[in-house]
Amino acid sequence: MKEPAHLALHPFGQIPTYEEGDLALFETGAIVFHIAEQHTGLLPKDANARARAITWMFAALNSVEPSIMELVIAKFQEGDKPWSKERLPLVVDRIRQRLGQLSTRLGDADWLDSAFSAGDLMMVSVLLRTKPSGILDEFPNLAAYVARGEARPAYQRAFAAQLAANTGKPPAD
Ligand SMILES: N[C@@H](CCC(=O)N[C@@H](CS)C(=O)NCC(=O)O)C(=O)O
Repeated sequence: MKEPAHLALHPFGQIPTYEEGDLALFETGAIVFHIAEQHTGLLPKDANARARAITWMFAALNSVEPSIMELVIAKFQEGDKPWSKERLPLVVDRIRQRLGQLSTRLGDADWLDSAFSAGDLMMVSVLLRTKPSGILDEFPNLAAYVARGEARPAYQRAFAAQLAANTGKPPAD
């Protein structure tokens, strides 16, 4: 990913990247937004509902994901540092605080702003990262929200395709 060919697609040498004809994009949010603009069912037609869906996309990436990424870094890149044990509870508390706020907002609704949108798609994929830590299960409505997102046929197809790409095995029917 740090070779010139990939750096031409992604200035930071990361994944994901997306190519479509002459267009090359990087950044998950920009890629999802681009796809959502071209396909029905991901962004509402109503201008205000659309703006709210986009707001949730930003919220997932800017307000929820950073603390979750901090935990990933704290565990996997800084786990061997002498201060790591002391820092971890602070990082986990920051996630808990955010998820608590999100859980209150979601309440018993199925999706963040009535109908499913790219905002939910983004939020579910960000929240998925908290599953292994067990934090998600502390918020049953968020755990159920993520399960709803994962149960969507489109998610299942995308997951199977990605798994097949990662393992080199064709997706099962
Ligand atoms: N803000 C970027 C973050 C991309 C990112 O962190 N990618 C990770 C994999 S999930 C990566 O490529 N890490 C390898 C590296 O940074 O060298 C996005 O959402 O696309």
